[in-house]
Amino acid sequence: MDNSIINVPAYVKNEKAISWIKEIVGLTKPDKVHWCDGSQAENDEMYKQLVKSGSFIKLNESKRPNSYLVRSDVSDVARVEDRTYICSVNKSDAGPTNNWVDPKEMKATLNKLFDGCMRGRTMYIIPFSMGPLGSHIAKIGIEITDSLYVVVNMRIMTRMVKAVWDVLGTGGEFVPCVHSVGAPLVQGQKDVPWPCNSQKYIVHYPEEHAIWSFGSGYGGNALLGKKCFALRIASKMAREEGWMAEHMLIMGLESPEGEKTYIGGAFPSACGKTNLAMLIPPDAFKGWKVTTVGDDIAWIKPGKDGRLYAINPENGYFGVAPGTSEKSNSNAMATITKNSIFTNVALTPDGDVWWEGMTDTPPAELIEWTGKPWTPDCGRKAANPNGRFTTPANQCPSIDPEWENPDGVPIKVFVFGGRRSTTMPLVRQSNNWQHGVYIAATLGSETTAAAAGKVGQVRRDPFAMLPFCGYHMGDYFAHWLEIGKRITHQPLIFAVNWFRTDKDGNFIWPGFGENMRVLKWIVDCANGKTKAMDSPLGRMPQYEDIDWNGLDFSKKQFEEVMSIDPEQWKIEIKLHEELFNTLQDKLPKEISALRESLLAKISSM
Ligand code: O2Y
Ligand code: MN
Repeated sequence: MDNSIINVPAYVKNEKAISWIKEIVGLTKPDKVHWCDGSQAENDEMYKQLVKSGSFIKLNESKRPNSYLVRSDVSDVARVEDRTYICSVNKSDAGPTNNWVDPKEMKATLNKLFDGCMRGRTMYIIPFSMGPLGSHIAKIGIEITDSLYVVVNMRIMTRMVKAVWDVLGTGGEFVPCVHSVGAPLVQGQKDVPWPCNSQKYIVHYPEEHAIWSFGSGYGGNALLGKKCFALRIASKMAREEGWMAEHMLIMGLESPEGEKTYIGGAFPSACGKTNLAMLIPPDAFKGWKVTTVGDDIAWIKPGKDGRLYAINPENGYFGVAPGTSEKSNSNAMATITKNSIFTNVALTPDGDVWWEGMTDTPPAELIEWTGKPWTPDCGRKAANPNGRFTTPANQCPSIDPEWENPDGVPIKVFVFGGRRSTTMPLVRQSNNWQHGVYIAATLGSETTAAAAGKVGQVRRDPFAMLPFCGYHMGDYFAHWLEIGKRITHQPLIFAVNWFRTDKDGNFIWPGFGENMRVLKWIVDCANGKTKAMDSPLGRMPQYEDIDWNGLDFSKKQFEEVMSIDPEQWKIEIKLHEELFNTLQDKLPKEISALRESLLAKISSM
């Protein structure tokens, strides 16, 4: 191995990291090695290089300062769940909801693919912290990549700074993340704007806490701090260490009297999670404030006082662009006004970006996401439905003052919700922690055009963690039950559904900012300020318990959006049983018992 290109900086003192990096250099055989320091100067130089190579387009500096547009290869536009593997030593530890290959076999496959995969390219070494640097809840990762797109995105999405090496010291632990686009350049071969490989592998070794990703440069496949580390590997670490890594937004609701309540919210993809995390209360809610701690992932740890405390391990948002507008999320629109990267959206003639839903009237002409001219009548989408913005969290107008508190924020409430046109009422409170775990375990959501599967089909997505749990889902349910036993101040658990439709297929609930009315009832419950009525599904508000000030929503509409149809519920409970059957002996007994008790209640309606 040619060690002369490695050139370990003097501030890197972690022998385990150094020998691992040497090993990966030896395997992947890059032309150069660059140790990222996260500085502004380094970042400016990287953007210059990305523009010069034709990978990035600099947007109009006066319209969108320090911002760039990137077009991926058309074959590399989303996470690839069918190529994502949890390679635990025993298959039964990965469970039926994950793809599994024996780690020895996977290593043999990957060793062949990674052998020489960085030839002709520069290897970048990214030190990063998930969570505020030095926080007792934060963890460190090192991503090795041959993609400059990954480096500049990781600088927004994580704390990618030289000081990570100081926190790591000589013997600190880190999650090793190896990434390659899988496109070596041989003998002066010209590069393409978005190198990638038709073979893709997103691989997790849960026992080693290690991640290997090959072939894709996109989002969750390549920015390994996000779904791979902060959810799949972290969920495994959390189980080992007695905390929780969740696919949750974290938001704060502050009453006019200054009472602050933090909520953790889990919603499957395409349920408007980022919009909810940045909600602006309706005018009638004068004095109420909504603040954002995180929009996607929460790391939650029991505190010495018996409460749960949460941090957002991320430093930025990787949000879906299409549908984001002043109307749906003006805080997100304000966040992305500068220092942002836009992937797979359209370019306007004056050097700005556009996507479906951004404005009511589309521009007369654009360059669409694949680089072709576009007009409103051309019959094609201007932006890819999974087009994204990468933007710094601290630019969000609703950012919570405590969002970087190393001790986290105290969680009083968990909210779970899916996209369900029938069956699920607008809101209900679980009877207790165990019942809340049952509700979250049976979460389902209807697939949209952007998601896999038949449109409108309910996909079971327990805790919104189906694609992100790094171990057996039955063990995960047991872990939640166990955490509930360990804490003295259990957050209340609620289920919401903004997507119920009437007989004509129209949404009954007006959505967007009006969700505040439901959230207010929820935090009032958590703070002992309102009441709830028992029902077969848990505890529910009556019409009078919700603040309708400024909204014309009749008691009849409320009854429709809250209604429980026993026949639909019998089908629903059957589907719960189908999910539970797949988990077999790892399904906690409490959960089966709750299914039986629910069936009895529904049958007696
Ligand atoms: O397609 C991707 O790589 C991104 S998926 C994603 C990104 C940000 C937040 N959540 C998700 C998700 O799929 O849950
Ligand atoms: Mn997500």
